[in-house]
This record gives sequence, structure tokens and C-alpha cells, in this order.
Amino acid sequence: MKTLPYRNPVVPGFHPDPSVCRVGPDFYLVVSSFEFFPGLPVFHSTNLVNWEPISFAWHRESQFDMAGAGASRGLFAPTIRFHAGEFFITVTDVSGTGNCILRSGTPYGPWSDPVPVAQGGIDPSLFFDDDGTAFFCTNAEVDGTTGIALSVINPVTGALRSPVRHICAGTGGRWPEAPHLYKFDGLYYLMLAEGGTEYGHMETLFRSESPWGPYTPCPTNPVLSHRDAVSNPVQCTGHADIVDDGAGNLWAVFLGVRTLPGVLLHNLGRETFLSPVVQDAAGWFSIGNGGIVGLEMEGPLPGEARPHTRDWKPSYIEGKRDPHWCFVRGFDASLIHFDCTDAAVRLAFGPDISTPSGLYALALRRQEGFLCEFSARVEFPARIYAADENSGKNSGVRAGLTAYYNDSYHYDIFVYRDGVCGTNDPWRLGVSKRIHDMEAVVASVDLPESLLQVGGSGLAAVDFRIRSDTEWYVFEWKAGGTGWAELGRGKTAGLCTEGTYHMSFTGVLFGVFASGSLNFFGSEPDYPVSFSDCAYTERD
Ligand code: 6LW
Repeated sequence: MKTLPYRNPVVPGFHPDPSVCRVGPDFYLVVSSFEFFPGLPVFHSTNLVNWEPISFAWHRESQFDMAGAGASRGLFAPTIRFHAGEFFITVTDVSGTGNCILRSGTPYGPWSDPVPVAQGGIDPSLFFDDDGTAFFCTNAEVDGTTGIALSVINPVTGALRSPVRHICAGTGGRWPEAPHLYKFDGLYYLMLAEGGTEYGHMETLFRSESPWGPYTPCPTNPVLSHRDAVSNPVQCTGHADIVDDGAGNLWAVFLGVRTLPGVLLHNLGRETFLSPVVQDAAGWFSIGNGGIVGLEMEGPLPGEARPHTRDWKPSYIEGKRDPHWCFVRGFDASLIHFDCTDAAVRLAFGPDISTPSGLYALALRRQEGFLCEFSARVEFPARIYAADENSGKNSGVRAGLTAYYNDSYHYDIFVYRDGVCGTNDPWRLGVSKRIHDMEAVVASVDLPESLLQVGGSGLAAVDFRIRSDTEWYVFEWKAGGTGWAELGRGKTAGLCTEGTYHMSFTGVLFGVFASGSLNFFGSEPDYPVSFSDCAYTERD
């Protein structure tokens, strides 16, 4: 088989906890999505490297109630499996449903409502034995023993068909989790993650003659870990799933992070990586080169790898929203409208995007590389607001772009009106930073009348751009034919997972938002703010 080169990560940006299955020549992948809607993105590939988004298992808000889901809560660690003509996704909704199963006859959806499974823990996965028996595996405490738990279930109803039994404690690393069961040459292989999802992360392997154990550890555990690979640009590798490509090769997908240079910080989230799996004569296997992988890889891919797409503008195929857009906790059609005729995103003024619950007028897409930019033109009602000095209703009005980790960590550039202001007071441009519980406008400038391109509609336009490298997010603007001007900048370190005040599992997304409450003359338009020319580009 021909060895072909490819680059990791294969699904860049915040796409953690990958799980993969194969049906004929087609591979399907699903990843965690936490509080973001639509959630549980499902991807398709024929070469294991280029993954196209094809559906979301959480695509109707009614499937899960995320209204109260905090940052990095919601949907954790799905597994995708195909059995007897149906696709199954198991997942934990840590904000409500718990462990559950969604089904579809096609990976393109629609996906079913979740059926709950009365087994505790997180990271549920399904294994179908040769006779069709469905095993359900989680990391769970059984009778006071932590580790990996197993039961037999009905995968359609979710009903347990056996007691839940503890089957493995791992090798002694913290948080034994992400269990996956496989059968190779008549033996049951249990692969799990240990060490926590941070810099001690690893994958360990066990096998047994029965799914219930007893399990023998692989002599070369861990089979994947970068915990001692100090200078590797990829860290935190673990949470793997294995697929056989139908041509005699095993492959692993797993999560890893690309750190900022010289420091154990990452802002792009946990990403999906791919590696060949090496099997020894005794049937044990390891991932990569003795458990180590890199950015530049090679292996007997089922097809040649194509370069990743680095330029994005939202697409409107058949009136569908571009699959890259996502929203926090759900989609509020009274706050966000996608105009499929001119590719604009229209927003009403919604709640402050630092509010820890509820929905926003905020449309996001992931940052997928260090060197990139995200830009859009905002049109806003420069002339149709009221000067209501008594109500003070114009305070807190903002419309612009954000580099958004979560409600507690984001840098924004925007047009704004703050405090009680009259009709003739200028709009201002601002850059604000929200870190932990601190929020401040760190730069601002009046937007001169002469630069406002006010059309007959009373709308004015400003272009915004966020440029990113490994050290900075740089916030720029232009209006009325001027060139790009920097208004402010923020360290990438401020939007890194390691610096958040609670466990967090996501990464930076770029977005367009509108917040506050503008006091209009007469009736307020449904979506007073419009973003056009949204674009994301990566550079070398
Ligand atoms: C997930 C766990 C993990 O449930 O992180 O890296 C947790 N592994 O398996 C959230 O993604």
C-alpha cells in the first residue's frame, strides 16, 4: 500500500473527543460540542484526512435543553457506531439528560431524540458484538469503585439488559475515561484515556477473552501520550478511537492541542488528530511512533490528502445556513436572521454576551489556525434612534466582532453608544476585553461624522477585522474609504484554556454580535444590525 503524506490536525480548531466509524469506503466522525448549537457535528471522509461537515446530531433545539448550560457544559464526548443499517451516537448531556443515544438511518440526519440510558458517568460508547449484543461502556463509579463500567443494553430504547459492572480501573492514572471496546481476532480490546485531558493525557490498552474481563494491560502502556514529549508542538494527546480502513490498516483519531510557542497554553481548543496504528506480533498496538505523533505525518491513507481549505465565506446552499456558524446554547430566531439572498447575518440587539445563561445575538465560527483573520462589515442604525435622555435606554449598545472563548473570556471590537446620549452625540468605536470577572473598554475613538457612510436607510457602515498570530489578537477598523487602522489588541494568552477559572474544554471562535437596547423612533426594525462580507482566512 502506498504511503501518503498528510498534515495534522485533520479537523483543526475546537473539535475534541473524536469518534470514528466506517461503512464501506466512507468514514464518519463526530466530536464534542459542549454548549454550542447546532451540536455534535458529524463529518464524512473517504481518505481520513479531509473531513466535510454533513450533519449535526443536535440539530433541533428540542432534543436537549441547554438554556441553563454554563460554559463548557452541555454535550460531552460522543461515540459514533454503525450497526444493522443504523448510525448510533452515544453522548453525555452533563446539563440535563445524562447518558443517552441518538439514532439515524443516515449520517446526514435527521437524528432522533435522545433516549436516556440509566448508567452513570461520562463518555458513553457502544460496542456491538458479532451476535448483535450491544454493550454500553462509560467511565463510572460502580459500588464505590471508579473506573470503566459496562452493561448490555437495548440500543434503541436505551433500556439496560444487565447490571452495570465495573470492568477496569486503568493503569492508575487519574480519570480513567473515554472507554472504547473493539474485537480483534476473537479478543476484546478495551482502550481508554487516563491522566486527565491536560498535559498528562494518555491512552491505555487492555484485552480480555470476555467483554466483562478480567483485562490484561498492554505491556507497552501508554499506547499514546505526549506527557514527556516536552518539545513536541502537539500536547495533551489522548481520548482516541480506532477504525479499520477495510484494507488491513488500523487508524486512530484522538485529541491533541497545538500550544503557543514555548509555553503550555493553547487557545485553539483541543483538535482532532489522525495517526496510523502499529500492531505487534502479539496483537497489541500503539499509536504513531511508540505513542508519539507529529504535525507532518504519513501512512497508507485510503486516498490522497488535499490541503485544508483556508478561505471561508459563508455559503447558502439551498437556503441552508453555512455549517460553520454556531450559537451559544441555541438559536433565537428573534435575535438572529440569516438572509439567504445576500449572505448577510442580521441581528437584533440581544443580551450582553457575557451573560452566563440564555441566548445571544451572536453568530460564531471556530478559529482553526494561529495565523488568521476574521472580518465583516457592520451596518447599523446611525440615524434612527431616539434621544431619550430620561429612559437611558441607549446604554450598553454594541455591534461588532468578537474573539470568543466563552462568556467570561472574550475580546471585542464594536461600534457603541453608552450612557445617556442624544441624537447628535457620535457613535464611538471600542475594543473591550473580558477576562475572568474583569471587563473594560481598553481603547475607544469617536467615529467622525465624515466617515459614516449613511445611506437613505439611515444605516452607516464600518468594516472590522480581527487579525491573529500566536501572540496577539489585533482589532482593526475602517470606514468611509480610509485604510485599516488598529484600535487595540489583546494577548492570545488571555483566551487560553489553561487560564480559565473553571474547567473548560473549548477553544476560540470568531463571531458577529449585537447587544444592548437601542431606543428607536417609532417601531424598531426586526433586525437593526446587519453583517455582510463575513470572511475567515488563514495565512502562513
Ligand atoms: C471528556 C473526557 C475528556 O468527557 O474531556 O479528554 C472531557 N477527555 O473524556 C470533555 O471533553
